[in-house]
Amino acid sequence: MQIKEIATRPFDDQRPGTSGLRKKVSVFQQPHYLENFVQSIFDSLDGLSGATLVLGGDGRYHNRQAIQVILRMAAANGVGRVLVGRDGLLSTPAASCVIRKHGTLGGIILSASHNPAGPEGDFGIKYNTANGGPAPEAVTEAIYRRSREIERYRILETADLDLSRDGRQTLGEMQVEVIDPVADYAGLMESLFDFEAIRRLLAGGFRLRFDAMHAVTGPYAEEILQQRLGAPAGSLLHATPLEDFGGGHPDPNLTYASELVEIMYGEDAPDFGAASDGDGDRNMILGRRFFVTPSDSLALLAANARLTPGYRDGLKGIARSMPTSQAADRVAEKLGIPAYETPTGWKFFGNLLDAGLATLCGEESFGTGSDHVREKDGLWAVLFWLNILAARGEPLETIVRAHWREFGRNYYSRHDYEGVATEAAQGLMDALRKRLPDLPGRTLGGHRVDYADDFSYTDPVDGSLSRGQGLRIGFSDGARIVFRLSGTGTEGATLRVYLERYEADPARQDQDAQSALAGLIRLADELAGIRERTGRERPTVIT
Ligand code: VG1
Ligand code: CO
Repeated sequence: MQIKEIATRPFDDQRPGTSGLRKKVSVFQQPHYLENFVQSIFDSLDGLSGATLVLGGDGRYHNRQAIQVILRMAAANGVGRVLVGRDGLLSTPAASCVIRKHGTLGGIILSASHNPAGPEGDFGIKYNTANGGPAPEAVTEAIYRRSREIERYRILETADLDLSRDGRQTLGEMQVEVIDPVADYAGLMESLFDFEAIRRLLAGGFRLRFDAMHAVTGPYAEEILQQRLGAPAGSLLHATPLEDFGGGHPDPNLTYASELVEIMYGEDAPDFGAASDGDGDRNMILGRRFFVTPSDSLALLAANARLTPGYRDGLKGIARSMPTSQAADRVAEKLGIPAYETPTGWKFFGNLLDAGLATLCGEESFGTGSDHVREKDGLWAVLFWLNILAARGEPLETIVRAHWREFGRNYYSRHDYEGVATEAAQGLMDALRKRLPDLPGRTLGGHRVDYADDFSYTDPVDGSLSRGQGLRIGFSDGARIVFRLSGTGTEGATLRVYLERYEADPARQDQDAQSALAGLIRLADELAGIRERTGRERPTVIT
């Protein structure tokens, strides 16, 4: 086996976005493309020589080839040991769990999350640090800078390894340990939640459906929900991971998880429905004919956390991304704990969790998590909900409505305009940004503007400043409109418009969210000229 130094030239498009480097598969298939980025990661890390790394991905198309390349490059770059999920699989939260449990230097996760997969689909790669979380901006920027000047990468010349059986093998001087992708993670879940109570709930006839959307959570759900908790066969949908996710769009929302939604809104609907995304970090929660918004889910988990063994002693704080509804803030206030508002993307929660300032975190984009790992965690949220349902013995809808009566309801929706021309989207944001200073104090659509700004965030732990994180218009009655451009798309630009309105009166909490927000939806269009500038009459996806 020989280490080869391959001459290469930089690509100029390797700046990581909200969650790593995401591109079309065809981009990653260009000669040297993946290799350049991986070498840039290795060149940016301190202490790589002899260190242990974790490696795995969501199983999408190109995962297998990429894993082999990364292993050969790791061996050629002096890595001591790599823990790799069997068949190259590791969900994002499981990778975070393994990094933490085994105290590794970090890990490489191959995923484009909820983006479609297959030869025409997307691929992605990201680096997580020793705390198990996505690399902070300082690290991703260093990787990007390195990718701009790279001239050569190192790779071992050797045949592919067999990753289908657990156990140790060597690659040059490096050890490769194939691990069960589920075991460490399932053990962690069992330490946080009352599996005995959930088992009793399921044995008592409570019915659930979990949709793995042909993505990575299938094996996790089989082991945890079926083997350990006794959910009957037939509780899982699409539980076999497929390289193209069955041609679907593994984004757990009302649009893309339509089969599950039909079941949950149909005749004889089960008590509880849930779905996860491509890499297992997102979750959607449904009751019988009832949808829980991710923002509400965060607030409810926080309010009920003490019912679970893992959070029995209460929470240190709650963090939410800026566009996430303010429902969780009201819970934090009542609990007398701090609430944090961070930019979009899980990497911003890492410092708060590491410093013990926050215990629960959440995003409106179907992401919820805690200090048990440093990623959002789909199945964790499902188990958290099941534990609460088992402890309270009430239907999910009853629990949510009681929460609204106590805290008020934050009507919430996100409107996405996907695949908009990049210039049109930028133009819209630039024009709106200019208007913001004139808005405070004015009354628009019956709401008085309290503040209007381009969100920037100073990390309370390391003082780092992140600017340009979304345009927000906050009203004095608690309503908000937020505009942002996506940092995960791979085609054109995606404009996200986030709408929120607070309703304290229980008699007015039963409206459909789109009707309750109709005034703000109109106002958003008036302020930003969405239809005119994008040429779109309506959003591509409403969640
Ligand atoms: C989206 C979501 C964001 C999430 C990110 C990664 O980012 O809005 O909340 O953290 O995806 O999620 P953007 O920049 O497209 O809005 V995942 O499940 O890819 O790891
Ligand atoms: Co994801």
